[in-house]
Amino acid sequence: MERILITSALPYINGVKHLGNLIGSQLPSDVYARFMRSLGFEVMFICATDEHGTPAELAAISKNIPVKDYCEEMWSLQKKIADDFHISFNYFGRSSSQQNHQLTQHFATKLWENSFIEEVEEKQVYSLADNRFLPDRYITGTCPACGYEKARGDQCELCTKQLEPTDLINPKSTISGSQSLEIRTTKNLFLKQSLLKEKLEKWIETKEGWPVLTKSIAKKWLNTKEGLKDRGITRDLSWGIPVKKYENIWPGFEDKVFYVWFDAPIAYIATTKEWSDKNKLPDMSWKRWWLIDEGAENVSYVQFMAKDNIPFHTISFPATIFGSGENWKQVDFIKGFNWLLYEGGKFSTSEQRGIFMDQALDLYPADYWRWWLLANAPESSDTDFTWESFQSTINKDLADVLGNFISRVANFSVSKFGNVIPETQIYGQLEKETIKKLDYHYKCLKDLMQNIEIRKSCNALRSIWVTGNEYLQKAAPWSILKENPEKSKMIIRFSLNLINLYSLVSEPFIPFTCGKIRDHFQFSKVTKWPESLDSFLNTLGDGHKIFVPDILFHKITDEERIRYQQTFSGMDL
Ligand code: B3M
Ligand code: ZN
Repeated sequence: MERILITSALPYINGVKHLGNLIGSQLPSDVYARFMRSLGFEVMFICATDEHGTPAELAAISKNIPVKDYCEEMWSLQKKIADDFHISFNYFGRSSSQQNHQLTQHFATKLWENSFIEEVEEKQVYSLADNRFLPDRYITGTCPACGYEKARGDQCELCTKQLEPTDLINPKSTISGSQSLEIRTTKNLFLKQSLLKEKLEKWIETKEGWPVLTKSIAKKWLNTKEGLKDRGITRDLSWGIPVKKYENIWPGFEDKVFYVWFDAPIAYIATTKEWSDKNKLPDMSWKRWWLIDEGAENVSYVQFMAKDNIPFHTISFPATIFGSGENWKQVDFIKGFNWLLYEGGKFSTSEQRGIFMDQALDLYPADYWRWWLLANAPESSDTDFTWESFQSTINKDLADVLGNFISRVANFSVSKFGNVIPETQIYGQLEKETIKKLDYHYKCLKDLMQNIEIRKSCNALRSIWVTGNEYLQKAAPWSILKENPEKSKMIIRFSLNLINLYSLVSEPFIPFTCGKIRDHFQFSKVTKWPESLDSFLNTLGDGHKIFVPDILFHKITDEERIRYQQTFSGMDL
């Protein structure tokens, strides 16, 4: 596969996301995109804001602005924050784009033509005060099973009992608090995904390489009746994609829109078209990524998401594509993530508990957060962010190991040999042994990244940094400078080449710092990773200018740590 298509789960439009959302999809997908580009693959890295559904409407109501304006404003903010975290999307679009309107309606039309859509009458709660139907999550009341007074219309969070809104005692609207609710009949379009159970099962069986987390969730939903229940794909809401077929309103669905989870995955495709249209490219530019017959058979498609999104990506979206009867590209690999906890508990927007992406950037550079999150990515289990762990990881890995090596080598080189790389003899035994060790860790890093093993990749990268430090400690150019200046020069020349290597292979993880290093030392703009390190560790030619860089990583002090532990605890101290 010489082309790699990568999508990151679309962040809901409402609110700035927290660090858990960042490590749950955008950040690991960025590392993979950067890595695959470094190997020379053509990469299309797509994401967008997920703008429909009740949360967007309610957030706009709370800000007292039209939902369209709210989404515009929040898209800009989320785009800026992603840029500030150096997330290298090829395009960051919007699920409310015209392209997604058109494509969502296209898929609905194809599904209807192929008899995978039916109209179903159902009972729904209508709020007279809010003048609207209420989705289950917007009805609250007392749980009939345990008496919990804040149970929701779909589930009681306390005893986890699955509920229908009509089960609740004294139900009321979460929007207005009104209790004047009534049950009304409404009709919605249902995607008959149950008809595709066998096709989906066979398709999932072909995915040998899927991580255990992904495959187990997919199978769970496939094998329980609940998972393959036909799903409603329209809602009685005003904000969303109008329910149309053949460009015309679906009769009887004038006041309805498509359900947010029906249109959101389609936005992966639509956003690629948005990118193509914005760049005034021919249609082939986006179709070659998504239509098998237009070239997508050579594409490897990888999705990144948090585990709660896996069911929609292994059942409903593939069912939508299969049901369309058209030859769209299906996902090849799904990388799902567990949760990031904060100091032993959950992140909470309402309680402002935990660190949100905008706040994080006010405290420390993006690369600090990138490194800690990636080195502790919640892959096989949930991970807990603690300020102790953050402080010690940053101070050790980045400041003491990586930063310190670079500044010691540059300072010694300039102070003893001037602002040019020392001309020197060929490398000795210790350098050859070090290259062998580095080659081993480098090969591990490439293999682990090809398998999207994020934490283990960070361990391999850290081993590369540590190997350099061990070498410098052992070679000790300062101790032999007097009696063997030529050997001292050779050690420094080798070490300056190591800085070139570090700033190349660390780029997917800490891109901003690596860019700074490569600019400062004027390393080559060619950033394709070498096959082997032998020749690479000799690329800096005679006369290469050397200057001492600014401190790359300032350590996190105990005073800062204690202050931030309090600031973000979510409790009124
Ligand atoms: N907006 C993310 C979430 O559940 C959801 C992902 C859509 S990806 C098509 O927070
Ligand atoms: Zn209960």
